[in-house]
Amino acid sequence: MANINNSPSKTRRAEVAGAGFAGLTAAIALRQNGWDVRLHERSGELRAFGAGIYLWHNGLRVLEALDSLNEVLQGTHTPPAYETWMHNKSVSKETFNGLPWRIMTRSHLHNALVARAKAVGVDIRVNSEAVAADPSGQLTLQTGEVIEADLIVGADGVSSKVRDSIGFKQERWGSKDGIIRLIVPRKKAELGYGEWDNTIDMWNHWPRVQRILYSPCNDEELYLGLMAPSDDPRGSRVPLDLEVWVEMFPFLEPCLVEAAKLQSARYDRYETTKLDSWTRGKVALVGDAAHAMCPALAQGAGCAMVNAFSLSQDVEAHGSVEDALVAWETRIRPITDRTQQISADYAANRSLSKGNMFTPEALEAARYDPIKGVYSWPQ
Ligand code: FAD
Ligand code: 5PR
Repeated sequence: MANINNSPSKTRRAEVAGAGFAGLTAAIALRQNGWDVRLHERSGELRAFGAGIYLWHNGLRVLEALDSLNEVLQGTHTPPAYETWMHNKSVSKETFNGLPWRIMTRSHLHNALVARAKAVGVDIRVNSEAVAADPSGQLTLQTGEVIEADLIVGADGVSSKVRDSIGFKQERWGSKDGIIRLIVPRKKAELGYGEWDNTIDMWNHWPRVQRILYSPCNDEELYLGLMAPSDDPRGSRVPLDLEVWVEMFPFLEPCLVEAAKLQSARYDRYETTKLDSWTRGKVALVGDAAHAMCPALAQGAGCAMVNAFSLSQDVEAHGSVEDALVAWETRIRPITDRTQQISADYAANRSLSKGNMFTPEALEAARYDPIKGVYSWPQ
């Protein structure tokens, strides 16, 4: 029988501010569910900032749902173990009972998500800065253009204008430590004897607090995180003060020499943001805009991606977008809150230096499977 209902079913439209890992995930997931999606990126080009990133089971499952997992797995690495050293002695080697995890460069992950966004037909606008949003479903751009949509996603990072234009109640604080993050050549053949395919979290509390998180991304690229207190002028200096780092980590000299050449190196302190709510009307905040966290558990992007993907599930499951957003926050936020709290405690107390700190509680976010909405990989 011919379809006698001639009213066109209206395609729902989402406007997403920010093409980081959170915004790209939200845009792809919504588009895959049939939404019209426009993604606004303030910068003139689509590129990832920063160096390397860890993804765990939760983030990898999101990539599976976005049909990007196989591409991301190519040219990335799962170390045989996550090793912790204290004063150059190994104190633990963790393998997480088989829980999947992966290290990669940020540009690798970002490129894969951008390619997928384009492939599914997300309308990406660069040089398009969002300056404000209205809970009734409006996004205002820097050009003065005001766009109406069924859903506005604020994924515009830690200094979110979407968030601040609406006025959520927030707590923000910085930590005493910070980190220089770089990608350098592996130089494996020059490092001498050692298990250099492992992640090695090398801590020193004495004579100065200096730590290197050594994270191989693939055969060629190594992610180095060089941590020092922000009140240590030499440890926090960029470009790198080669002498203080080689003195403490002489066995990494070939890599550190390369690191010291990088003029663009930045020292960043950790930031935490906590909001009274992640949603207002038709506006949802995801990623660092909603819940910037300390990196100790390497879950900032993982939680961002899970939350963005879960949002796309919940707007399908509820009658109105407003109801869906409230249900989404109630359902998914507790995992992020607990992870943010443990990450903050670990960062404040430098707890990872003790080794064996990836307890079942610490791995809660990592064990979550956002596709099924259950915890996998019991620890
Ligand atoms: P962002 O990456 O900040 O993206 C925001 C995007 O929005 C950018 O492209 C920006 O240009 C754009 N933008 C900004 N303002 C506007 C605007 N007004 N209009 C339009 N566009 C705008 N997480 C992990 O999961 N694993 C890790 O191993 C890990 N390591 C970390 C290490 C360190 C030292 C730190 C500090 C964080 C780490 N994180 C890690 C956390 C992770 O980097 C962040 O949580 C994640 O990148 C946040 O993604 P996002 O998309 O919310 O924000
Ligand atoms: N884990 C990861 C990381 O990048 C950092 C930390 C822990 C993957 C910092 O860069 O504890 O600071 C940390």
